[in-house]
Amino acid sequence: MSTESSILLSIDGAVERPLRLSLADLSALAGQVPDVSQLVPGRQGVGVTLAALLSAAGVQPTSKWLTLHAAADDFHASIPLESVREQGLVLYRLGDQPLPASAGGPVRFLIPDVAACHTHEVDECANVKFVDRLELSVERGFDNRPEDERAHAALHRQAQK
Ligand SMILES: Nc1nc2c(c(=O)[nH]1)N[C@H]1C(S)=C(S)[C@@H](COP(=O)(O)O)O[C@H]1N2
Ligand SMILES: [Mo]
Repeated sequence: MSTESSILLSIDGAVERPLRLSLADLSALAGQVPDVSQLVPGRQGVGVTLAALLSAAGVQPTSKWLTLHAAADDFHASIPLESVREQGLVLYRLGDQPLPASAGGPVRFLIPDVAACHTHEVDECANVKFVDRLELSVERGFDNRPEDERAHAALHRQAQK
């Protein structure tokens, strides 16, 4: 689809058509969300719906899990696909610029209606920043979200550095 160097997001695993998407590819997809603050107060940026990405990739019916990978800081979350299939968003732009790292860019996953950290399988911790790969699978994928308050607090201290 695009030249190697400009790939921001891959979608693979149990899909019909694995995708490797650049900023231009993301902008050209159906399901654009021009202003995420309309949907999620306090969040800014331009995004595309997870539903549009999944439909472009053609999710295999056996897919039950979505794993969000961030190679940049080795952070990964695996969540039941059904819980985010309709509402999940992928942010990739702020105004006419790529989404800055300070906002979790170049690409960030965002669940509009989300549980507080650790209260649920699908929690705020699954709003993966710097996400570079969406992996669909039949079984649960890799997940290294912090498991308790202590690990969570340590992660947030690290993020502030
Ligand atoms: N790549 C990456 N994504 C991440 C994290 C992280 O450490 N690395 N922390 C998670 C956690 S624990 C939380 S609570 C949210 C916080 O995002 P916010 O600061 O935008 O609210 O990001 C999540 N996404
Ligand atoms: Mo979190």
